[in-house]
Amino acid sequence: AVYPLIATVAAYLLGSLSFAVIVTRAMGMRDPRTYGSKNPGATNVLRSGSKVAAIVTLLLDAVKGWLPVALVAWFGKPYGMEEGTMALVGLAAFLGHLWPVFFRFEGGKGVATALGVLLGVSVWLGLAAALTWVIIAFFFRYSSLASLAAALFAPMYYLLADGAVWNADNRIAAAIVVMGLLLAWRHKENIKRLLEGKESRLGGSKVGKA
Ligand code: NKO
Repeated sequence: AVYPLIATVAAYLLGSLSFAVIVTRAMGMRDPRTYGSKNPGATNVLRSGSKVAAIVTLLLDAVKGWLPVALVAWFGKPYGMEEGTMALVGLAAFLGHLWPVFFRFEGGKGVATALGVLLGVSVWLGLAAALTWVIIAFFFRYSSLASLAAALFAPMYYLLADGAVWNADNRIAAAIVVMGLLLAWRHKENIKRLLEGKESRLGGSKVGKA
């Protein structure tokens, strides 16, 4: 059982690549941990005013969640790796994003990386969660609220479609629930601001502007 262990450590290291920091550094921009919500994530990079940097951050943070899960799903079987290992590597990449070994264990909130993990489990599951995010973000204009709603609905989608769209695996279901709980916990400051009516809206003021 050495392959699942190696895969899990590799996924954690991949998840530890904080692309909000890496992408902004490569583009000669300010470190997102110094402005806005101080979060190294796509939403806060967007507050810099650079849509390109935000989209690249979102894509790469999602890829690092998707890749380990997809690789295990595609090539794991001959090495004794199936759904249990998919759950493990997905969770490891997510934990790497929250507590990155390369960035003093100070990471992000895990939204884009969780989306990648869901896409690795099933494209439909990922699309359903992403659509939930888009709908809430469109109507309420809060990225954090949209992320919290998607995290709440994702496990429900996974379990409700069991038997119809896919055969749900308990370990994958558990990984989705754990990611959702940690994601919500990482949004505690956002929740406080939402309740106080102080949360910043998408498309609102940029860093440096009034
Ligand atoms: O800076 O604290 P902030 O306002 O930036 O940021 C709050 C925000 C942090 O997250 C991000 C990533 C933004 C991603 C946007 C597109 C996402 C589509 C999401 C599907 C979510 C799946 C969650 C599954 C959980 C199990 O929240």
